[in-house]
Amino acid sequence: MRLDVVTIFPEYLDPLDVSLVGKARASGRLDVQVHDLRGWTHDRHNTVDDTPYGGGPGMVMKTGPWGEALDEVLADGYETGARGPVLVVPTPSGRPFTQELAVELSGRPWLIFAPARYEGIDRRVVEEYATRIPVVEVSIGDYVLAGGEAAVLVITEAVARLLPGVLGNAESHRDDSFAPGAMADLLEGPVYTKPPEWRGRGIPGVLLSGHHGRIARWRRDEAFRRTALNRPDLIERCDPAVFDKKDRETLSILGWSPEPGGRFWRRPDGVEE
Ligand code: 6GU
Repeated sequence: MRLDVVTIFPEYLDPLDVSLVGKARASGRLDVQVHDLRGWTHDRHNTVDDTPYGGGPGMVMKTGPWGEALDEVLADGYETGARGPVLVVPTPSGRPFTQELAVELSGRPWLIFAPARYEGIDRRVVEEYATRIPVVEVSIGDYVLAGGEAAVLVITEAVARLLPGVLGNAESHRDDSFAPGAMADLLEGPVYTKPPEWRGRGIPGVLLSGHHGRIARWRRDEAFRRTALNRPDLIERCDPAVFDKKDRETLSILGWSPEPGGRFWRRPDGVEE
């Protein structure tokens, strides 16, 4: 996969040399090129922003440098269709970044990231490139960052670990929390390793039992518990057909009840754990 990032802070992307993404680059599975947007300015101050039409606070990134930068990146290996690039524009007003979108992007051969600083990029830039290639505006969560570079790091790591050969074990992301078809979209439960006792704390006995059926059951119950506590929205949107008898018991203990349609809702008097 090829990744281009156009930014006014190239050094912000230095972490792409480290860890999983760094190894994917070193092994040739990922070709990352970071470009300095100011390289496409022509004035003494390398200006990339200007005041917003209509007034208001902050600055807006100018069309000129972005247009020249994206034209040049695109011209270097331009293809259309499934082999062509996708322009990814990180913005808090974009489509939520999910595992589903990560899987979608991991199937494309070439991503071009356009992270903005200031109040964003002049709208005409997105409109112009959307006539040529797929453009996806992406938000990584309901909070506001000072710029899109951290989002590029997040999206790149989520996508890179899905590429063939990047994770050591092909099974490793089969039961990721949020992987399509994962244990009914539950969060993963707790994990333990040696030593068997640490500062007086032991390991849940079932994990030492060697009884695979009971271990799977325990893991599922723990996943339910954690999901019900931290992400009740995931339980509420679950198709109740995926819950077995023991799941229903666990949910009931945690304060959830089935409504007539079958979906589960948290009882107002629910037991806190
Ligand atoms: Cl992608 N960019 C910025 N600036 N803030 C964000 C974001 C992106 N996603 C959530 N907040």
